[in-house]
Amino acid sequence: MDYEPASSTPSRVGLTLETYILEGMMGRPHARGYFTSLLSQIAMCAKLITARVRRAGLANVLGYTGDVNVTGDQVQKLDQEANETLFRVLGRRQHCAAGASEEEETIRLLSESKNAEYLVVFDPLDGSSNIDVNISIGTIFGVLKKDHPGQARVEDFLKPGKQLLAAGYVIYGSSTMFVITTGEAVHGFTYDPTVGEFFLSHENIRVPEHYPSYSINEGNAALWSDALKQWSAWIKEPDKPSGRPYTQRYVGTLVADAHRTLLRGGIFAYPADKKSPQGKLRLLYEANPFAFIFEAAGGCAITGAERILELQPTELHQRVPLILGSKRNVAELERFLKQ
Ligand code: AFP
Repeated sequence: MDYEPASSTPSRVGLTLETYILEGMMGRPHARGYFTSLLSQIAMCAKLITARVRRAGLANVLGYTGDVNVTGDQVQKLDQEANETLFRVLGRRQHCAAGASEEEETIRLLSESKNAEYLVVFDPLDGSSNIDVNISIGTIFGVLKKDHPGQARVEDFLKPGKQLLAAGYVIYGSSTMFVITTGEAVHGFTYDPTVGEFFLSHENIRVPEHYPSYSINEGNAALWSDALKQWSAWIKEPDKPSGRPYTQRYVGTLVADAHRTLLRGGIFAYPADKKSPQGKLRLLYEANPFAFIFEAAGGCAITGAERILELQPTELHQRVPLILGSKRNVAELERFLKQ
């Protein structure tokens, strides 16, 4: 990879993630650097976790511990390591008051410093059932503001996704990539393990308006509503002008399926069904961060009936139906659901 931006273009490709985060503070004379510091800590976690993920097979860390987490999933060693890494690193600089992890029942207090104004929600290792078979996994995070001077409480985390200050994810795929937004542009940084840095590789990511591709677990089709079944039949009907039949892609790791959808377009859906009437994915750790990213990139994210970012969470581990992707693809499914 050539890290020198071409002199004839204003592109910032090649910028390090650290510089990008620092630049975010520049031009804001009253910025104290706490938010910048927090984002740097998250980037540090991404490096530490990627180092562990890349050595997973060799280091003999695969396999179940035998524990079951609060949402009923089996916990793997890498999940625990990623979880502990995030809590440990976030607790170091006294800017993060508390964290909420998909792996833990309740929040963990990290600092009572008056400078600890931020809260971080995260899924430390998404797609953990794919670890053992060497398929892409990821880390998802969102940053919220604690808007009172006291100790962080669970209620502080129960804010609609539109109040996120930043969201992002790390995909441990054929390379490791860190994708982040503070609600405006969405940028992707690719990790160069020989240098130990993330470099801007995908500047200002925009979700295409439409793409003939869909991502859904069709194994659940018997449990779907009639409207969903009709949509599923419609996308498979040959119709050249509209690009149908659409092609299917499904990894079973949200980070991987959403990442592909963000870059290529199309639709990802984990809808409500008879087995999971509230959906399967978690509002705080999965749906909100991705909804924030997709909207910032010009795409959209809905439950089927409402915009994800408007939902008022009522509990930390709340599940929600999630449909996200290109505006036109999502509108097509919405049309069927509203019939
Ligand atoms: P795991 O972390 O237990 O593998 O779950 C992954 C996940 O929460 C999300 O990343 C996927 O999109 C979704 O579950 C896949 O669920 P199905 O296996 O039911 O399709």
